[in-house]
Amino acid sequence: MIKAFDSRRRLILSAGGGLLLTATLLRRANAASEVEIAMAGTANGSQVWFRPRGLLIQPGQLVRWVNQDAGNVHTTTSYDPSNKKPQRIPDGAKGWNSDYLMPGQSFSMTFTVPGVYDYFCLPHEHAGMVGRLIVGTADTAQSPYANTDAQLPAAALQALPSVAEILKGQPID
Ligand SMILES: [Cu+2]
Repeated sequence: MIKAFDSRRRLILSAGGGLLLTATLLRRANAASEVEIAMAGTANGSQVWFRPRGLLIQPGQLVRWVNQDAGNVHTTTSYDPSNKKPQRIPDGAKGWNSDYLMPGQSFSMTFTVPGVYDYFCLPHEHAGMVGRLIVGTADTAQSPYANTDAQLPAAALQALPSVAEILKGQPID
């Protein structure tokens, strides 16, 4: 009698453990399909940045930009003609513009077309607030957009991590 009770109790416990494990795995899967990029800056606004500013993701992943800067508004805006800029996103990819994000606000976008995506912050492009995403892979370790480099502010061009660096896989702050 006691034995039967014990085995049923173990059964219930193990079922509970299984559910917990399933929930944990699902949470991990969701976390893996989403990545976050912070918009941040110094308290006096003299320096602003995306962190990480260089990031490798997989097709189908969602990127969420979050304005974590208590003292500034920011945007995430793709370099492409829809934003009156030279095209520095893959052919066939959709450009984006978050518009102004107040502190605490965020903007999300799912990336499916592989390639290199350059983007900037509208009010801070000249301060070098830019970022580069690589979705999946890139054809070359060289910049695929070298032909439009001259159209970018010097600080922006300088702040873009190289394709080769991003392809190593570690986020670049
Ligand atoms: Cu900004």
